[in-house]
Amino acid sequence: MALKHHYQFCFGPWNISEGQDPYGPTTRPPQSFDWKLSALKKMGFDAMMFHDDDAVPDIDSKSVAQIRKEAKELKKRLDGEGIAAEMVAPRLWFHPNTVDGGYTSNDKKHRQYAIDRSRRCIDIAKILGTDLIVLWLAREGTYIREAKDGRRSVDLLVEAFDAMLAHDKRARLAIEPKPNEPMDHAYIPTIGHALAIAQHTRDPKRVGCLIESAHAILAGLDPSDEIDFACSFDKLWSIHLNDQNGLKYDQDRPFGCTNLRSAFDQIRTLERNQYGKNGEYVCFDVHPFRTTKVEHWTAHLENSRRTFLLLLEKVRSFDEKAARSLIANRDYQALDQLVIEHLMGN
Ligand code: XLS
Ligand code: MG
Repeated sequence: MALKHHYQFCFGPWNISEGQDPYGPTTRPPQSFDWKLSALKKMGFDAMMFHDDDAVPDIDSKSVAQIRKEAKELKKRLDGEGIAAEMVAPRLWFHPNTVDGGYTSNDKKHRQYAIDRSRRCIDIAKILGTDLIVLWLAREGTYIREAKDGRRSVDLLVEAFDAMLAHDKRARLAIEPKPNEPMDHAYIPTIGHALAIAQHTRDPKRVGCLIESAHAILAGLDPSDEIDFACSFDKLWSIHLNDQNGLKYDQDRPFGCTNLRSAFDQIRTLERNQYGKNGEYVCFDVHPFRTTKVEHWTAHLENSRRTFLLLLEKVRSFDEKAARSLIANRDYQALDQLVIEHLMGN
């Protein structure tokens, strides 16, 4: 019998990617948005995540009225398919105006571009029926430390967040920290930084966070500790589950594929904090391996969800009573083995 659970799953169009990396071109032909939407539906996922220009392509060449019109058309299509929009994120790392960062660029005109574009993103989110704006602050940081004033950058980030909060009284900002890549150092590398800067904004209640497993690992942190930390402030508004093999380039591997035990711990922490009970989604920010053939193109998404559900069973069948008594006796050696054997099926 299928396991009863309350989790709702989603992914973004960029998670059906074509295989390009810095050293070589695509290995799969591009697919249309409609194809991706129908793949999502066929696989039985509940929602889709969007960048602003996933929702409205070529957004920079369009007027505010045109952007709204296209967002409304998309909303109709999503409604027709019974698919929700989980969030919208401004893509502030492609355009020439974001070469030195968006909100923290040293060029005032470019900072204004970033804020204006974020406002359009919020308009799109509102039309798509979500109040969640995800901020992955890709280029807000430096290649060399002397290029920007870190203290001023904090002020500029707060200024930008305040402008977004003022633009729509219902919008919530979920900051998605990542410590590096594309930058040498990013300004908001961890959940602690995200929640601290939230306190500086005009409405701290509407600034929370999103944890991506791989980003936490790249920061040398344990994703499940990051989850507990965010949840203890009621600020975990979304999660991007995936995996990462060591401190390398951002790999966005299928969830659980490198470290099953860490994946188990992440789900155990989500369960303990009742994540998802207020409508939050479990999102898989995963990519196919570059070698993936067209006919296997969406397997990483189905596999990530399958691994999640199999590990959920493992979490629910874990002998918590035995664990508690080992903890009481400070027998962490036996606790360690209890977890390992449980994961191995004993
Ligand atoms: C990239 C980010 C991106 C965000 C949304 O590393 O994870 O995919 O989740 O902008
Ligand atoms: Mg992500």
